[in-house]
Amino acid sequence: MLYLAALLVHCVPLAMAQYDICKSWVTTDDGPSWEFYACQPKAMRMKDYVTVRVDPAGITCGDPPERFCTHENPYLCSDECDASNPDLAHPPKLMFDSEDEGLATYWQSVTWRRYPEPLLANITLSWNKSIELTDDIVITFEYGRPTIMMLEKSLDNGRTWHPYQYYADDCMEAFSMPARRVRDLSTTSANRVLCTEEYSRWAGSKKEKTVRFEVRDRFAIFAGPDLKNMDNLYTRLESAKGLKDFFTVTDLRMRLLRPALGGTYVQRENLYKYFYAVSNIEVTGRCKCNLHANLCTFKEGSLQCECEHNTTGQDCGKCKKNFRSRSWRAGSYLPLPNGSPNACAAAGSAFGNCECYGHSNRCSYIDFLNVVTCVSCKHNTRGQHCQHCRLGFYRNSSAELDDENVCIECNCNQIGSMHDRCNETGYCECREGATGPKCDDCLPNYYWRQGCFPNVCDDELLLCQNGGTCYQNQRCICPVGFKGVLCQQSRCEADKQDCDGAPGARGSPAALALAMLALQLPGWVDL
Ligand SMILES: *[C@@H]1O[C@H](CO)[C@@H](O)[C@H](O)[C@H]1NC(C)=O
Ligand SMILES: *[C@@H]1O[C@H](CO)[C@@H](O)[C@H](O)[C@H]1NC(C)=O
Ligand SMILES: *[C@@H]1O[C@H](CO)[C@@H](O)[C@H](O)[C@H]1NC(C)=O
Ligand SMILES: *[C@@H]1O[C@H](CO)[C@@H](O)[C@H](O)[C@H]1NC(C)=O
Ligand SMILES: *[C@@H]1O[C@H](CO)[C@@H](O)[C@H](O)[C@H]1NC(C)=O
Ligand SMILES: [Ca+2]
Repeated sequence: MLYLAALLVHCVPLAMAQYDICKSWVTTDDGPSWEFYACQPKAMRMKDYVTVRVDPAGITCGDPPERFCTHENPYLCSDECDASNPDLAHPPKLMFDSEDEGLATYWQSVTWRRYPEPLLANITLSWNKSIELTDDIVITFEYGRPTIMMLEKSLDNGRTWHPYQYYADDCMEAFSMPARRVRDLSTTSANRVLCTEEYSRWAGSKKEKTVRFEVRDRFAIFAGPDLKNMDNLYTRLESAKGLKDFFTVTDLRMRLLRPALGGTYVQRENLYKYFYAVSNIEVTGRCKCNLHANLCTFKEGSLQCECEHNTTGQDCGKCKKNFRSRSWRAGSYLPLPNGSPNACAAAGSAFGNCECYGHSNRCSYIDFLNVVTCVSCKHNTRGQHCQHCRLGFYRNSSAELDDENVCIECNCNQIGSMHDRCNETGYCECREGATGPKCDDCLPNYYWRQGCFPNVCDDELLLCQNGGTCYQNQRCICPVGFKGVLCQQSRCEADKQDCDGAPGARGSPAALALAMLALQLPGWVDL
């Protein structure tokens, strides 16, 4: 019997261990050689590699020491939390320890003594690595589950967050969402974010302790109730848009929004029985290695894929140096059962001798030139080997030739420059009067107005005369009696009639005012 049990234990991992080898040494008609397969690391207990953060500051109980009660025994408030006493402290790390049988160790929050102000806490788990969930997330609450909480996830190490699942005893009231169950989802809605009431209702604090994010139930939509048909799941993960990403996270956040109430109302006279206590957070998953690694190791505080197929990076997300003759691709679960490795290829190995620096997957032979050339260079490159930048782009000197960012747009100012090409340092060729790397500035003695124009007047060389003032370097505003570009010309000298209209009054203030009226003001600005 014991022997049989051991056998069974041995068989289960084997049956699950699809895609567990990256390559094998095989003998073919052409002799022995390596054969490559899509591969992924084994699922692990991810709580062993997590960094946790609990917010806001001061939410953990025990500083200062505090008494609390339980819902079972609300008037016997003899329990105490004291951060300075190891036996009575409840720090966050107790959510991730291994517990001796029967003895729960847990993080605990302060009590809801500030009611009716909400009792809010965030528990943020970070891996600094993309993780693919393979089993349910299970959060264990001692002394009752929250009546409202939310699970969020990040895919970019905590820069942006997205709702993952809502939990409430009344979804409509808490989140204005209808209550749904993951079990009722269909193949087209397997990655829907929903609100569930299954884990928030009061059932006695000792009975129902767990809150789940149901990964298995979602997998079962494709793989059947016992996950027997994993092939179907893998096919779907490969073909259904967004499905793989739905199960991928770098961070998780539990937003605890209202604690267990133990009844319908909050009893204001005894707020010491309301608090959060989490004894365990189980997260099962595997490192995301883009099907290019079957090992993931914990090095220098971070998980890291041991990349095969000549890939590199934390997630095997790019090709190794000198293996970039075609663009990087993730491995694929398809075709079943071994998938496609989509390995990176050494320069020269893939298409005769045509290196494309990873900017093209295709080469073509041009008969009359007798050359092989890359086709459809991407990333704004061009040339036989995609080694040049397209017109209107210049070479990024800090990027290698096989970098996706190797070509930078010139971005020449359309009006200020001759054309949209630039030199190797990104300088555009400017029209007369324009300057600056992008030709969006004017040289001294030029002003900008849909291009650069020479100053008509300024404060140095082109001075307005006879009391005229310079308007934005574009023109002199002349006093009455003067005209010309620089107001250099007296109206009398130019036109006898101007003077005859006001004889003998030249220069006096009264005469100026009269002249203004006579000219009906527009004459004041005279060019
Ligand atoms: C919890 O995190 C959310 C963002 O995900 C933030 O808006 C909220 O203020 C945080 N709450 C606390 C109590 O820190
Ligand atoms: C995250 O992982 C990367 C790559 O392994 C590492 O360089 C970086 O220092 C890590 N960051 C933190 C905050 O641990
Ligand atoms: C990776 O490159 C090595 C040579 O350094 C080669 O032997 C090996 O076959 C390559 N692997 C793949 C999957 O192409
Ligand atoms: C130049 O390349 C480096 C390295 O890839 C990249 O970090 C940088 O953003 C690029 N610069 C521009 C302007 O695109
Ligand atoms: C590009 O043009 C700028 C401005 O004319 C010049 O200073 C720079 O040296 C030029 N760079 C090259 C590589 O020719
Ligand atoms: Ca614990």
